[in-house]
Amino acid sequence: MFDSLSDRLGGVFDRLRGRGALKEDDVREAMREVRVALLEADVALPVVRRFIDSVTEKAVGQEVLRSVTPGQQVVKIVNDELVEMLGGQEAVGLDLAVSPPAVIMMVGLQGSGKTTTTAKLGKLLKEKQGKKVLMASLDVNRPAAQEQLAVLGEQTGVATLPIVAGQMPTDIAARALQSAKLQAVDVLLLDTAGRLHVDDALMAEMKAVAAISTPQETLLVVDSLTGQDAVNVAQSFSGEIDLT
Ligand SMILES: Nc1nc2c(ncn2[C@@H]2O[C@H](COP(=O)(O)OP(=O)(O)O)[C@@H](O)[C@H]2O)c(=O)[nH]1
Ligand SMILES: [Mg+2]
Repeated sequence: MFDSLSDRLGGVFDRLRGRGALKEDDVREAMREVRVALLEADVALPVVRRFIDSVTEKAVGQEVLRSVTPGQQVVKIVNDELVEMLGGQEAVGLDLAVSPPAVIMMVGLQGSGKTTTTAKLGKLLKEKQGKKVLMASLDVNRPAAQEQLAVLGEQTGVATLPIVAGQMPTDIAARALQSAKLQAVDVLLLDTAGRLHVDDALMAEMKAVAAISTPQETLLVVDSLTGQDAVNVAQSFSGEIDLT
């Protein structure tokens, strides 16, 4: 999605930069193209509107249009605004400053990438931050889900909680927590069972796991291809649980 968006925007930017003088109409024309590019990239309409309004207001100012390089300046304004829209300086790291083990609970729909992200995060925390990490799969719904995490653990060199067949998710969480304490683990990653859609039984299970493990971070994993629907998923989850 971001690839085709940057191609489209790149084209608009090149045309803007390629021109000497710019009139207000030229800027508005370029903004129409940016608008279409954003909408085609599945950016929500209210977000696009706000973005275009804000950029246009800044870009049609006399100091921009009369400057020596108006095209460059308009491109910079769009750029800065894009960075701002995508989170800007607000991006925050994980807060793991609690007495160990810091628990990170991964939640999300089935197939959204929870297990894969758990392993990636485990590897990152271990290798880049020198943390002692333990990963545990609480997914007793999907066949071989626990084995999947065990395999990823072997591939990444991150420890996983031994599998005990037939155990319930809350029991696995309790066992993981105990094991993490005994082994002086810094970060415990809990990979929860997926949901096909937001479903009561699984939500209840997720809350029960949270109650037992008091996660420091609860991370929602969404598939980047779902586009705007990710907002709906995030809203349904955050209505049930305190996402961080
Ligand atoms: N292309 C791509 N595939 C991914 C990514 N993360 C996970 N997957 C694949 O998506 C599928 C579901 O991932 P999984 O981690 O099992 O999802 P879970 O059901 O939420 O635990 C698997 O086939 C993964 O290999 C990613 O970042 N990019
Ligand atoms: Mg999984």
